[in-house]
Amino acid sequence: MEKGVRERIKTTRQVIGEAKESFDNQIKIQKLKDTIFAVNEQLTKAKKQGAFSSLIAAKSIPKILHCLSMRLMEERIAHPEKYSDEGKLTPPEVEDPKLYHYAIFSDNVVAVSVVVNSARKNAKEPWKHVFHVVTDKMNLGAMQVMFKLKDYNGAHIEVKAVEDYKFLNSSYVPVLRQLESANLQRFYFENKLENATKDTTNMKILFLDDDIVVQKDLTGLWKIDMDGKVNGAVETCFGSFHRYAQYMNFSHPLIRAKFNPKACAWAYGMNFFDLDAWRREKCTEEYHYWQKLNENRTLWKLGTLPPGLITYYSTTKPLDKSWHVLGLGYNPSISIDQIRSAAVVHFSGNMKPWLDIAMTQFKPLWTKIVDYELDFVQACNFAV
Ligand SMILES: [Mn+2]
Repeated sequence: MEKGVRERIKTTRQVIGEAKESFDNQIKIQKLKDTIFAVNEQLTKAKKQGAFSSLIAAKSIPKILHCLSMRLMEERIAHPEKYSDEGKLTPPEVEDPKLYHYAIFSDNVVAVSVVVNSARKNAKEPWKHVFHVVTDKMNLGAMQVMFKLKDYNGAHIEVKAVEDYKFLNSSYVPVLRQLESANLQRFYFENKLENATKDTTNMKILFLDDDIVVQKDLTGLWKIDMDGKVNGAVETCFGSFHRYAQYMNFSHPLIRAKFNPKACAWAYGMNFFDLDAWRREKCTEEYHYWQKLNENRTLWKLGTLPPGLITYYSTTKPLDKSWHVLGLGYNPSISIDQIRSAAVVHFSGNMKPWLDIAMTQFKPLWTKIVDYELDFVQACNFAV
């Protein structure tokens, strides 16, 4: 009898012991779960902060760039007669369709000067190249001075503020368009008359981003047969990446009806536009039609590429990849061979060459083009 009791006590102790152990284990598991959750939270927070700070770094204007704009502006104010184009006749080259025309939109003086410098340095006949620089009102003065500080081997540079392009403003604001319609009609009519008398060689223009460097003579682009297409661009898709499905909302019936989700995306940064084909295909109207439809952001979320992919869906001509090598602002694994054979390299991504966060292996491609010999650049301590 006593033996039976002892036996029972022993088993009970054992059971209690085991239960305690399992209880401890459960506590340990819970603690582990809590830790994992906390670490995960920290990771998400760090990731967000990281993305945020790299965005700040990418968007902020470095002190030296700011200094340069200020000094150029100071010069502009001190000598208005020397730099203003007001009241002066437009030089005929600016509108000559036989020349090679470029369009660059930017508010970064040094960046634009690198684009223009690199393009005319590599041009066999620089005097046949016309650069149309479009900036904003605030940077117009600085930009005007910058391009009058030296000669560009005869290359022509026109600087304008986006606000001065009346057709840009009115086409974005329908009310304005209605107000100006009488004027616009006259403008189109007069142009038509003018064009009828001019034997029109088709007008083509090369659109360049301000974060690119030209490394070769680009005139070959004007010799490419565009097959009636509007937009010449390099394609960016590989495998399942960079296809239309990634850029727009294919659960929307309109998108599903009009586009193939597997269609290959292309890149902005160096785009060759045939303006006659542009007008014929009514690209401006098409673009605004889709922008209007997307007012509530159901077709695509953000950015300028999706509406571009939509507008030039059937009117894009793929260019050979060596024309435009991109990713120098985020992809460290671009090969030297790829860069060497590129006509244009593009610092797409956040690590712009004028920022401290630029990738050291690519930065010299850009810095070697900066006009360090200019007094204004030196005055701002613009050192390599
Ligand atoms: Mn770019």
